[in-house]
Amino acid sequence: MAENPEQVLSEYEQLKDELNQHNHRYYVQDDPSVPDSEYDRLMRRLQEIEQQFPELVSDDSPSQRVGGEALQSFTQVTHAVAMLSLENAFNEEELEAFDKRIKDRLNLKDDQQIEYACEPKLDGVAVSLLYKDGLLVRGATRGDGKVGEDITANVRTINSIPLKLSGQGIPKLLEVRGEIYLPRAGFDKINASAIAAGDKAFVNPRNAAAGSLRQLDSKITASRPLEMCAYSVGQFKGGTTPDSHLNMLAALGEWGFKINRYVEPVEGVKACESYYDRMQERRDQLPYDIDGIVYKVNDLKLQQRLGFVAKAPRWAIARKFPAQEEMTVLQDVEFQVGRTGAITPVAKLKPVFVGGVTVSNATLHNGDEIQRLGVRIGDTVIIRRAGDVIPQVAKVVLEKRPADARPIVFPESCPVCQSPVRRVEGEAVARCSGGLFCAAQSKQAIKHFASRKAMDIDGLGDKLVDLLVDEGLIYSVADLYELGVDKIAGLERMGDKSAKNLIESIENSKQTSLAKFLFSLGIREVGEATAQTLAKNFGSLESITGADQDALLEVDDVGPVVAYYIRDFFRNPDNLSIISALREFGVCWDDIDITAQDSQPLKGQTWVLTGAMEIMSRAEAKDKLQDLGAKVAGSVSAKTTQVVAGPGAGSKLNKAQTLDIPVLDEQQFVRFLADL
Ligand code: D41
Repeated sequence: MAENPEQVLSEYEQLKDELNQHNHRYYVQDDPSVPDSEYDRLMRRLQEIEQQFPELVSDDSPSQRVGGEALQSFTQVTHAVAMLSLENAFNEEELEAFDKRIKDRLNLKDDQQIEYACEPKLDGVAVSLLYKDGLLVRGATRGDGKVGEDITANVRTINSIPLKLSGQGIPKLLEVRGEIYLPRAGFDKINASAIAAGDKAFVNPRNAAAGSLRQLDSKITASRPLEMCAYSVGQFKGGTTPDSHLNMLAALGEWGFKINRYVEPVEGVKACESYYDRMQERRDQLPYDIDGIVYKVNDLKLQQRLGFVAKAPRWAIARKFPAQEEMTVLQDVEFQVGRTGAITPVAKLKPVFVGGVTVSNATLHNGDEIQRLGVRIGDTVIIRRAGDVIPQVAKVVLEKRPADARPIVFPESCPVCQSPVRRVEGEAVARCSGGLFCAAQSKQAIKHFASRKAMDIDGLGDKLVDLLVDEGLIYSVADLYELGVDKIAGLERMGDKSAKNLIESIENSKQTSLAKFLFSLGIREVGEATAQTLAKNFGSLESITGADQDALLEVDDVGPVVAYYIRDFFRNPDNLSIISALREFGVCWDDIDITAQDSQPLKGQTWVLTGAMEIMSRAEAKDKLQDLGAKVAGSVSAKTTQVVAGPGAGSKLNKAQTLDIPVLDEQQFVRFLADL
């Protein structure tokens, strides 16, 4: 390549623009435009040029996102426009009083409605970003609202913060306010690595975000997957101000900021309440924590007329959701035995209302976790319940430890069958060695066998399985097929009719598929997907039971550990005799002709992913499709075979509909993949 300075300079500017655009597509729009490999290639070229011509390196270079030299201390920043706080409404009455105050001040009649912008209240750290001529020149924490700390080096590492604004009508001076937060997945990731390194874990994503921004070494901040959403502006000079809050957010979106996708205008306070209910239902499914809703008068002229009192605007209010963390007392620890014999310590808590539900149990995972938390019976603990996950003990409040707090003793024999408990070196989990002799393990095995995605025995719920085992009517899954109406009709709460129905569902379950049968056996690490791949690759149960390590390893998703568990399962004579009993009772399936199979069933197809994905990441979806032979394109055309559209899908979805291209939502897509 000819390297005269002018050419290099123009290439450099172009690379910067291109990388900043890709970055925006990836981190702000969640809609990557190029594969990672292409991004990496451009970045390497940029870095090559920067190494050769260090004087070119500018603050808006995407290479600057990795962090730089550590600071000695943070300097203070005085906010030219104060960062106000938010008043809180704790119930509907307080929200309605807020609405009434506004109407009174504006001399509105009772039947006239205010337009409010509703926003999820992100649970992170409020910051202010200053842009001069479109370039990020400073980032600051909120501090006390008047004076914060200069965290410019740290904010530069956050990928969803534009280093340079794009689009039309950029003001000469712009101060953007927003929330920096850590999505739950990022929180789990950094906590897992903190624990692995023997460091203390963060209690919640907000603390982790705050801790990450407080680093003097921006390289540490760069290693934390922080995000930022913009929600208001401070200084705004040399440009045209929009007329409403939502149009302001739209402008910020055009200039490159991430705006929360659930921001929405509503008419009147009743609609605010229904927005609250809707978001509360969605709360657990969001990939990040929110702690409430913020309502803002949408019209900026009205906002100005309303002004503010003390430190909070009169035109905005926050309504909190139930807290996701609460303190309670750990009264006892119970040890539960799972399907694979894993012994899980479960904290028995003084019931506490957290994250919208009453919690009286929380998992302590394993012995290492108990040690890491340093928790004892009688301790006051912080319980965190966020998302669909099981409540966790986040922290012990040592100040409140009573004198008679007792250490938790991990049992040496199984609490159910008294067999010795063993712990494999290097594994955190301790297991009962009783196998299916252990009633707890056999109950779990039967429950799994009967479950919907396994043998799908309708009417055989967990309670009934417990009862059947406790009454000595069944010991293993094979015994299910010897049950008759007469044997079960006498059981507690079992009428003749339900007994007949149950026997019928057991009978119906006999006709199954190889994949479901494999899954239902409950082999460790063999989930639905692996069972499907195994079935597809081997075609018959005999080929799987006879497969050696090498043959198993040839299958996608089967590594040495899974291969070991599969071989181990089929080497066990008890398991083999249960399988042959099942077959004798008539459990059957059609073997699969593996020679006729196409390993790339989507070959020749072109797929388009649009909108947000909540179950799997976009990258995962893309990988899966490509593995199956499909091409994944960025735009919809007549050549598109199929579109997957998540929430927020816009023009691509419209185009697909105009062109009559089939569309799946994410759940349908996941099911489609599972059925392949
Ligand atoms: O999501 C938030 N945490 C959020 C915070 C939001 N969506 N909007 C906010 N709006 C304001 C005003 C109305 C004062 C501009 C806020 C905050 N303030 C805020 N965050 C921390 C203190 C105040």
